[in-house]
Amino acid sequence: MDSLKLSSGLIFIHLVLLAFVFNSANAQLKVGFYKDTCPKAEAIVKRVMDQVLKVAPSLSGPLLRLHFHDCFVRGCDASILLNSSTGQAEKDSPPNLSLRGYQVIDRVKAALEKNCPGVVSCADILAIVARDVTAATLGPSWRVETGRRDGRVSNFSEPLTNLPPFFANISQLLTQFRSKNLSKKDLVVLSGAHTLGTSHCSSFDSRLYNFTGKGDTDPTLDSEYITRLKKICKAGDQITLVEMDPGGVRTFDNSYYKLVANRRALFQSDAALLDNNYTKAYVKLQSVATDGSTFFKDFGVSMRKMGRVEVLTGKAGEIRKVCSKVN
Ligand code: HEM
Ligand SMILES: *[C@@H]1O[C@H](CO)[C@@H](O)[C@H](O)[C@H]1NC(C)=O
Ligand SMILES: *[C@@H]1O[C@H](CO)[C@@H](O)[C@H](O)[C@H]1NC(C)=O
Ligand SMILES: *[C@@H]1O[C@H](CO)[C@@H](O)[C@H](O)[C@H]1NC(C)=O
Ligand SMILES: *[C@@H]1O[C@H](CO)[C@@H](O)[C@H](O)[C@H]1NC(C)=O
Ligand SMILES: *[C@@H]1O[C@H](CO)[C@@H](O)[C@H](O)[C@H]1NC(C)=O
Ligand SMILES: *[C@@H]1O[C@H](CO)[C@@H](O)[C@H](O)[C@H]1NC(C)=O
Ligand SMILES: CC(=O)N[C@H]1CO[C@H](CO)[C@@H](O)[C@@H]1O
Repeated sequence: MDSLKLSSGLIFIHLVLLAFVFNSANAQLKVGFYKDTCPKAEAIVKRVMDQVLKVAPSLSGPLLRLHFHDCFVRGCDASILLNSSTGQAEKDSPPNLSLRGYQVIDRVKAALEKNCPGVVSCADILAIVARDVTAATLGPSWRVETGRRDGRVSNFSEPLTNLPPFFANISQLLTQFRSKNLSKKDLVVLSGAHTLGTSHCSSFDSRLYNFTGKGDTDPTLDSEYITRLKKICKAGDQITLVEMDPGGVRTFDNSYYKLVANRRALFQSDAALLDNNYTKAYVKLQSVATDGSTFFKDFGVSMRKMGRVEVLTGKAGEIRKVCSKVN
């Protein structure tokens, strides 16, 4: 009995040591990275975010989306924030349609620079802000990992190959998530972010007007919903914004899964979640959940995982002074 306890204790110590060795070899992210160098970092971000969301609550969706677009292209390195004088940056690329909230990040960064100059990376700001907007919209919160460094490269063509398009089918979605070390669970969980925010008609209007090029509609989209959407989006409309979760665009909850299950989600990529048994089962489960608690817990786990994609740590990259340009 005692020797069994002892040996399992030893195994435990070995595992802890192994984990430690792996950690230091990769200089990984950790919760509270700025504990000594900028102890108020997260509090400062939250203070600015509270001010911003009070006057502009519709920025919560866009700000959450920024972190996703950052992480999927060259990892979470704030490359999405870099400006190009010749229009050749990541942010100029078509998949960034409607990305906004850049000024909010600049404002957060300015507040941080005032308190601890040159310490907090823009990539970490995006991760903390994503967590804060989720919590502020009554969604989950999580202990966000920090320690990312900022990249120096932004490339116009990379978003096109790294971000799944709105017309992606399930195999393409799974492949693109897998290429970021994200699982089918991460895919279906993170897609739940579409409970927040709006979309341009142009991201789904082929489903209403010309699905296969024969003037037809998408049979996987609820026909009553198609009628309703056609009233909002005329063919070729490039401007109008549509609430993805009607009436709840500013509340983070599990209603996205009800929409997908009822064939009322806007994108083909949302509908595609019903084409895989695992993702479909998750959608069904969450669509009837009376509270968001398992989805909420899952969302925090998957966001932290997404926040680790190809990060720069240690001495790699830099800490930008201004988020839209390299030092
Ligand atoms: C699974 C693949 C995904 C696809 C194909 C996709 C596609 C899109 C598209 C087409 C829009 C609308 C853009 C527009 O027309 O204005 C959108 C909006 C949005 N996406 Fe996704 N997305 C995906 C995953 C994610 C993930 C992982 C997150 C965050 C964790 C996310 C968060 C958002 C948010 C919050 C909005 C609303 C933005 C706003 O209000 O301006 N999406 N997405
Ligand atoms: C970068 O571009 C944004 C618009 O995309 C603009 O608001 C901002 O002022 C620019 N920043 C710099 C430092 O030029
Ligand atoms: C951008 O990325 C593409 C594809 O990875 C590459 O072929 C191209 O050379 C890059 N452009 C620049 C300016 O680095
Ligand atoms: C999914 O999309 C990919 C990429 O466009 C395509 O090659 C593949 O044939 C599609 N798969 C299905 C099952 O439609
Ligand atoms: C995925 O994980 C493998 C093995 O740990 C690693 O080599 C690779 O760089 C990771 N890819 C991404 C995109 O994080
Ligand atoms: C529908 O798509 C087809 C093929 O892309 C195109 O030739 C046709 O003009 C489109 N019809 C409309 C009404 O946009
Ligand atoms: C998915 O479920 C259906 C019906 O339950 C079954 O016929 C099919 O074989 C399953 N597909 C996979 C890939 O497991
Ligand atoms: C905010 C932003 O920079 N959006 C750009 C995204 O890509 C489109 C299409 O290339 C540009 O026109 C936008 O300026």
